[in-house]
Amino acid sequence: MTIWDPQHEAIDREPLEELQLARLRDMLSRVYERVPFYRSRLDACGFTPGDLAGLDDLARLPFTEKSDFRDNYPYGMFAVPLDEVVEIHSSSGTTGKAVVGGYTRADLETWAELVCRIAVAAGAGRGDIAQVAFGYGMFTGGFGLHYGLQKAGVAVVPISAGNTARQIKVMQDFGTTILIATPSYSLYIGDVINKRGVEPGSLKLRLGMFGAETCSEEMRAQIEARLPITATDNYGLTELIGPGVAGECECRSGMHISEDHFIAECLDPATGEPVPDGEIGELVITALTRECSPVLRYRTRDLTSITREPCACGRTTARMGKVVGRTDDMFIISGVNVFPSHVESVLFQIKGVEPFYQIVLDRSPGGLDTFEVQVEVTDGLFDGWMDDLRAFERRVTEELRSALLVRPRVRLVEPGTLERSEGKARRVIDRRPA
Ligand code: DLL
Repeated sequence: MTIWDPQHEAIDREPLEELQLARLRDMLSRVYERVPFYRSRLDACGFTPGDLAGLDDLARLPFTEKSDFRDNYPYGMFAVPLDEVVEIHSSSGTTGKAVVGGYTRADLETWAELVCRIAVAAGAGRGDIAQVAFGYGMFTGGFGLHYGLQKAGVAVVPISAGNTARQIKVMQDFGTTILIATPSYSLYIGDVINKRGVEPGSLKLRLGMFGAETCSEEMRAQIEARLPITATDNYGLTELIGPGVAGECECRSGMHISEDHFIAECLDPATGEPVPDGEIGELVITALTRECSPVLRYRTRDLTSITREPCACGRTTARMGKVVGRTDDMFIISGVNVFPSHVESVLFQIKGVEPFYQIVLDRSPGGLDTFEVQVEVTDGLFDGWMDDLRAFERRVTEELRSALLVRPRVRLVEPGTLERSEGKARRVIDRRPA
């Protein structure tokens, strides 16, 4: 198992924390001098960069929220003049208005380096051919993986997202060994491969580097059942840099965070207090080394846990677990909190259910919220007896009810009828009036 940059990825905690502190000090003075938003935030809490004595002081510093990016749209969060910026990306996020991230030449170099680390950690290298089926454009996924994979010596095929028939042809003709996509798109590609009778073993595919949306272990298993790959997960956000914040190594036991560039905290979303390692909280990240877009204590809204246990790969960096949901994608039905990822985990364990589903929330004429789960069933199930189908529907409903503690209305639909995703899947359609 190769480590791209052992000096930073396998660094001891003490020198790591010294490096983080030095970088935080530098970053705080830069944002204080150059970004009026940060100066006024720091002034408001009576903190000047010179007050920073140790990493513990981070807890005294203010958070940055998505709304801060929105309020300072488009360039208000930049810490360099525009003539030093060479690339700009933007994301509408899963919810809400656009956030903008800018990159200087040095930022692009850092980005390539960080994505290269996770590509090598996942097992990519010279001789590989990577088909990048993330969108190229304002979304950071396409370009981020492109730069990082090239740095790792991989040949990049920049096909972008969509046109699934062409994806498969290119995969066959070019001998693609690595697929880069969202988990939901890779599942779609795998499904089309099977439907067209392409023998998965005839492909040279061996590795999938996925990310940009939640991928439960059950979803990973479904992808691996359709494609001849080992699927790895990687994490990032436009606000921080894009992909390259954290990624799985070949052990696949959490995503290694590049802690020399990002300080990760896991906090109770309600109180802002740290949660113990291994417990679920909101990930809050400080981007230390960005020239254009440094970020102080960004509230990602992503719910996950952090562990600092050593990993068998030899890297010493903290690892984040799978993102189990977002503080803003949870919905409340009959007073019960429900995460779409929980619905997914339950559904994908039921034999006879296909990994394509949608959650529809609505309000009844009587003013009650309704919760419907539409899910595709395996080919052939609709050809059976109506009674069998009803019984199966009841079973799916019961499995969901006992796991979620609230009863959804389950609607079984025929295979291939729900909308397929080529990027981030939209799992919840909320039709309830605001
Ligand atoms: O999705 C960056 C990215 C691209 C990461 C490609 C990995 C691969 P945004 O479009 O700004 O950036 O969306 C960021 O996506 O706050 C999470 O909610 C979600 N997300 C990203 N990676 C993962 C992941 C890119 N591995 C938002 N698991 C984040 C779960 C993820 N959610």
